[in-house]
Amino acid sequence: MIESAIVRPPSATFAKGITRAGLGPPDLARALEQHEGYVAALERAAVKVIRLDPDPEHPDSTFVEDTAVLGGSSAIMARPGAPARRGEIPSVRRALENLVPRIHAIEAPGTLDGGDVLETFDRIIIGISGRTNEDGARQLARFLETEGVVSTTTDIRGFPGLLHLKTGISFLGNGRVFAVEALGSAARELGYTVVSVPEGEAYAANCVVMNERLLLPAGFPRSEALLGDLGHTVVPLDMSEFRKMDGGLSCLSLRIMF
Ligand code: CIR
Repeated sequence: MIESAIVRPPSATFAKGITRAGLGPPDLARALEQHEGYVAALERAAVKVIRLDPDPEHPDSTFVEDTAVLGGSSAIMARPGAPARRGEIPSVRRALENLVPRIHAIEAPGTLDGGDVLETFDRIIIGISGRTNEDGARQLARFLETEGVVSTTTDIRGFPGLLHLKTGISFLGNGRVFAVEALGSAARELGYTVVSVPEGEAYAANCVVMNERLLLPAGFPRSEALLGDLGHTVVPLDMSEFRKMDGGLSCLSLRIMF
């Protein structure tokens, strides 16, 4: 059960963030509307939403998921692989200090983005990527171990289309993952049942089960039908402006289970 989630609306500098999407500049007014829609969907899924103030100093700060990992009764503060994003950490840490009993932090030379960390029912999978290095993954695994949480790593550096692990895979519950072709075999080897993302719908791979609902980017009809047929109550959300900044649906919230 996801009890609460931290979010942060995009700020006036949103368009200055890092992107290689090549989809043109985002429209801030639309992004704010889409963010409101996202928050409303969280609230309808019985999640208590904690809103941080927009942070114009850090254009990518709306992607709060990248700043921390929740594991056991602790939060582990990330150390983003993109140096421009490291200043996002202190304010999220202050918010978490009121919410979780223990806080750890990834330290140099380790780097870790929360988008590379996939929480599943029995373990956490850490992706080694262009943003998360081996040292960061090792530090995270150690912190998780002290919290009694099992983790494993997978290397996604050979898949240039994937910014983060969760760009290409989401956990659906019941031992199932929704994954793009590139990640299917790794997931199968780890024992998950793979539901393949339909061709041409890779952006839909990043979705989030939020209690009784499944939040999915809007505009991916085959994914919507497939996940609906599996019994999910699918809530499509317009994500176009976040996609322009390389953001997936999951990265707009830092979800807390306790
Ligand atoms: C970045 O490149 O860091 C941001 N523009 C997008 C981060 C997206 N994060 C995520 O999918 N977890």
